[in-house]
Amino acid sequence: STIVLATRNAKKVPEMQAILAEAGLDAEVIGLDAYPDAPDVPETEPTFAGNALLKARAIAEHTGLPAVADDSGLRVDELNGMPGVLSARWSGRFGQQAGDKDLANLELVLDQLADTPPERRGAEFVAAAAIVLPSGTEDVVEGVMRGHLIDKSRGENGFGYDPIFVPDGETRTTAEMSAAEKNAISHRGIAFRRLAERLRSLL
Ligand code: ITT
Repeated sequence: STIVLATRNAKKVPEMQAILAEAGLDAEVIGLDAYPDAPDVPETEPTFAGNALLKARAIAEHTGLPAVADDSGLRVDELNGMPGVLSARWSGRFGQQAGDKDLANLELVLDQLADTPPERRGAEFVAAAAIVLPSGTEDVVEGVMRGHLIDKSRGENGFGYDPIFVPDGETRTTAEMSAAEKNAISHRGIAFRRLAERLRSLL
């Protein structure tokens, strides 16, 4: 069987493919490349789970295939859980026009935490993973990775806020880890391994 990944984030695709492959799922997992007319789904829900379901529903309907979506973000303790579901659009909220959106978002968070000491720099990555079948069957699960934010970027791997995020029990940022090391502990790894379990009985 074939599953389509309902994401436009090219950095998420290999992470999702690797996690699902490692979970031993017997399905071909494809990106949206084959569907240039797939709708761009506005993320209008206040929760990760709600937005993941919106994206998966729209792509299942468009393709007629089981669709899997990720909605994720960074919750910063000192910012009362922001940027949260706004993580991909955080700098835009403050009217900043950015060439590299990921970099602008990261730099804004660093600015917002400029006066925050190390012991108050706790944060967590959250991912919701949703599956929607053409039949209408739906499921959504979540994963969380706790850690803290450093004050200067380190590492070239991953994407988004990875260069400033150090998971609990680690000294490296997730941008200093290999893809496999990150997936083993990440919010997306946890969520998609859970989803793979559910998919085994659904597909
Ligand atoms: P799609 O909606 O098309 O999947 P997107 O990038 O807009 O792509 P989200 O709305 O889920 O996806 O936003 C996720 C943002 O949260 C992402 O752009 C990063 O800024 C951040 N983020 C999520 N997971 C991350 C990770 O593993 N490492 C670093 N940053 C991450």
